[in-house]
Amino acid sequence: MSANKTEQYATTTLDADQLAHSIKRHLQQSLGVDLEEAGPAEYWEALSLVVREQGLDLIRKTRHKERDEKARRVYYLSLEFLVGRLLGNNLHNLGIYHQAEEAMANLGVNLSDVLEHETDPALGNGGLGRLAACFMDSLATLDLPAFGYGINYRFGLFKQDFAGGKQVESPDAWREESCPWGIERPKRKQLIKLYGRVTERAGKAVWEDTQEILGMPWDVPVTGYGTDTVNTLRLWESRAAEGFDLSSFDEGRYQESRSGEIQAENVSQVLYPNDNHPAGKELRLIQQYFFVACSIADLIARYKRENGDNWDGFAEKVAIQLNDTHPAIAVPELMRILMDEEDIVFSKALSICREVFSYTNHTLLPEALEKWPQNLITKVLPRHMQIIHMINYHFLHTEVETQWPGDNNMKRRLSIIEEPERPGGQQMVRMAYLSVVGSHKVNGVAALHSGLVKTTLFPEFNELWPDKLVNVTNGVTPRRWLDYCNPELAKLIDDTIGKDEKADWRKDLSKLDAINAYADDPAFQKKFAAIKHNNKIRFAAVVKELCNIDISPDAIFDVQIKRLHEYKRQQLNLLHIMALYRRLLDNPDLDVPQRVFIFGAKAAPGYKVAKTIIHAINRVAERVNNDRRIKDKLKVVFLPNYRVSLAEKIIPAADVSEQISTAGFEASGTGNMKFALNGALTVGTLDGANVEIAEEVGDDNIFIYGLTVEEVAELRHRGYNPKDVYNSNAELKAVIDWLASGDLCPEEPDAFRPLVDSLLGGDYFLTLVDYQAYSDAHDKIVETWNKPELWWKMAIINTASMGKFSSDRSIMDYAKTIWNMA
Ligand code: GL2
Repeated sequence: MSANKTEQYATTTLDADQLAHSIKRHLQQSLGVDLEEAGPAEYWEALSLVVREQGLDLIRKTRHKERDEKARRVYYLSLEFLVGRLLGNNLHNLGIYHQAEEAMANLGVNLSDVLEHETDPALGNGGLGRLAACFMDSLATLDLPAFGYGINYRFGLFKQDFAGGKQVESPDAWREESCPWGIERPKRKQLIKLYGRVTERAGKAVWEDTQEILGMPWDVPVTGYGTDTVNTLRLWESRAAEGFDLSSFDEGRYQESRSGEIQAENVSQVLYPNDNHPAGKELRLIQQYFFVACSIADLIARYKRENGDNWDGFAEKVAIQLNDTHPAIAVPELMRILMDEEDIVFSKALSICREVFSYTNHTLLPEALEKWPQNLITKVLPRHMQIIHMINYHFLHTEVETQWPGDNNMKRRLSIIEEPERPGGQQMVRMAYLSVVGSHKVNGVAALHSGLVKTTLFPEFNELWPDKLVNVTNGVTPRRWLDYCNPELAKLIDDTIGKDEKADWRKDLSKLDAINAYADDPAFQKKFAAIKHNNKIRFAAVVKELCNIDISPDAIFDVQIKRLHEYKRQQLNLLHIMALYRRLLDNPDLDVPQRVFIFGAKAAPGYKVAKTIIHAINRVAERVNNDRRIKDKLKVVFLPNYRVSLAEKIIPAADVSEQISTAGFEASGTGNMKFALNGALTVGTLDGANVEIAEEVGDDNIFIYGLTVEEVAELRHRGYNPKDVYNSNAELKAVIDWLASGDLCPEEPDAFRPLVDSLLGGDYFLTLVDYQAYSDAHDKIVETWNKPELWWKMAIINTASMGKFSSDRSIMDYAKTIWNMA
C-alpha cells in the first residue's frame, strides 16, 4: 500500500481536552442534560456517543479501504454474539482509555463508576456466543475484512435471581436502558418471505402466497486493537412489512389491525435460553431463516454493488462461516437465489455454495444436534424443503453411490433426511448433515473434539471427503480477558517484557512466553502474588455487595463459572464441598487453608436437574456459611445473574479454575483459557481444550484427574452401576444420603430428588466414578497451596504459556485453512 494511502486511512487520536469537550457537547446537545445534572449514567451515554462517532468514522474508512482493495470478506453467521459491555473495551482498542480517564477526572467523574453503568448486551447463552464476540474482536485487530450477522434480540438471556435458593428468571430488556451502540440502517432493510407454496411456471419454481417480514439492520461498530480497522456487526430486527390495516383500525378493531405486525415483531423478540439443549420450536426455525435470509440478501447486494452481476467471481469475494448448525438454512437459501432468481443450474449452484460455506461444529451432544421435522420446514419454507431434497438426491445418488456403490444402508445412514424409527414417526432434516454436504470445510473447536468429530460424529463423511474435516482450536481475546480485566497484571507484564510494537503481547500473545524466565524469580513471584491478592480484595467487595457474604482474600478462591449442565458437573464440585464440610465438622481444628468455592451459572429454564443443582448448591452454601463451628474455613458463594461483566471481575481473582466435565462432552471450553491466562491453576479432566492447555503448561502445572475419553467408552461398554461406587465409598455415600434426606430443605424434603435420582439411577455423566480422583486432586491443590513458591511458579507458568489460546491465532487458522484469506 502506498504511503499516501496509509495516510488516507489514518485515525486522529483524541487527547483528554478534546474528549472532555466532546463529552460536554453530547451531554448538552445529544442528551439535553446540563453538566450539573449529569450523573454517571449520563456520562456513560455521552462518552459512548463520543466513541460511537469515532467508530462510525472508522467504519466508513474501513469500508472505503475494503472497496479499494477488493479483498475477500468473511461473513460470520451466528444466532449469538455475547459481546459484553462495549464502552471500556472500545476505549482500550481505540487507544484512548487513559485520555478518557483523565477527561472524566477533569469533569469530576470517575471513569470506572461510569463504566459500571453499561448494561451487558446478553445476546448469547455461553461459550458459543462469547466465542463469536472474541472472533469479531480478532478479525478487526488483524485487519481482516469481516461482517458479523446476527439478531438484535429485544430480550437477551434472562436475568437470574434466587428465591429460597431456587433460580427465578425475569426478562432482560437490555435496550430499554438506552443503547448508543446500534445504528439503524433503513437503507439496507430487507424483505423476506415465509410460508406460502411453490408452483411451477414456464419450467421455473415460483414461491408464492407468502407472508412477508421486514428485517431492519442495526450496525454495531467493532473496533480492533491498535488498528484503524472497525468492522460491522449487523444485527437484524424484525418488523411488520405492511404496517396497519387502516380499515379495521377505523372500525375499532385495533388489536386485529396490529396482529400481523405483532407476529412479525415476535421473530426478534427473544433469545432462546438453551445452551447445548434442544429448542425445537417453529419460532426458532423462523428466527434462523429470518436472519440468514436478511444476511444472504445483504451480502449479495454488497457483492453486486462492488463487482457487478458476474457470479463467477462470487466465491472469490465471499466466505461464509456457519457458527454451528443454527444458520444451516443458508445453504438452501443461497441455492434458491442462485437457481430461482439468477438462473444458475443446480450443479453450478451447489459448487458455488461449497466454495463459499464452511461450518463449525461446537458440540457432540446428540440432543443439541439440530433436527427439524420435514413437515415443519415444508410448511414454513416449502421451496427450501424441495431444494434440500434436491441436494440430498444428488449427494446420495452420485457422491455416496460412487464411494459405496449399491450400498443402500450407507445411503440411509448418510441421508440428510432421517427416516422415522417407528411407523408413524416423523421424517427429520439433519441440519448438521446439510451443513457438511453444503460446505468445503467443517471444523471442530479443539484437537480432541475435532478428532471425535472425525471418528464418532461424522466417520463416513471423513472417509468420503478426507480433507474436509479439520481442527481450529478456540481462543479468547487477550484485550478483554487480560489487558482490560486485569490491568495490574497487564502492567507487570509490560514492565517485564516491554510494550513497544515488537513486544506487545496484546497483538501477539506468544510474546508472553518471555515471562517463563521469571517463574522462579522470588521478586517477580511476589509482585505476581500481590496483584492476585489485590484482585481478590476487589472481588471480595463485589461478593459482599451482591451476596452479603464475607470472604477473606487469604483463602483459596476456587471458581466454577459456566452454564449449568450435568455434563459440566457442578454436582461433582457440590458433592466434594459437602464432604469437605463434613470433614470439618468431624474435626473443626483440621489444619487446612481457608477455601471459598465460587459459582456462577444460569440453567435453561426447562432443564429440571440443572435447576435442582442450583437449588442444592444454594442450600449447602447457606448451611456452610452460617456454621460458626467450622470457623470460616469454608465458604460457598453462588453469584446471581452470572454474565460477561461479572466474569471480568471473577477471573482475575481466581486461584483455582474448575474445568471438570465428563471427558468427551465439553467440545472446547474457553473459560479454561481465560483463567489460566490470569494465573489460576486448573483442576480438570482431559476434555476439550484442557488437553491442549496441559500440553502447553506441562503436566506438572495443572491438576488433571479422572477418566479419559477412552476409559469412559470402555466403562460404558462394560456396563456400570453407580450403586456399586456409592456403596463402596463411605464419604460419597454419606453426602448423597444427606442430599436425599431432606435435611437441607425441610419445607420441601424431596426437592433434591431429581439430582439424587440422576446420580444413583444411571449416572450418565459418571459423577460418582470420578469422585475419588477429584477429591484426591483437591488434596494435591491444598498441598501445593501450602508451598507458595511452588504455587506462584505454577501460576506464572500458566500465564506465560497461554500464547496459543489467543483468538487471533484461531482467526489466523481460519483465514489460512478455511477462508483462503491469508
Ligand atoms: C459450545 C461448547 O459446549 C463449548 O465447549 C465451546 O467452547 C463453545 C465454543 O466453541 O461451544 N457448544 C455449544 O453448543 N455451546 C457452547 O458453548 N453452547
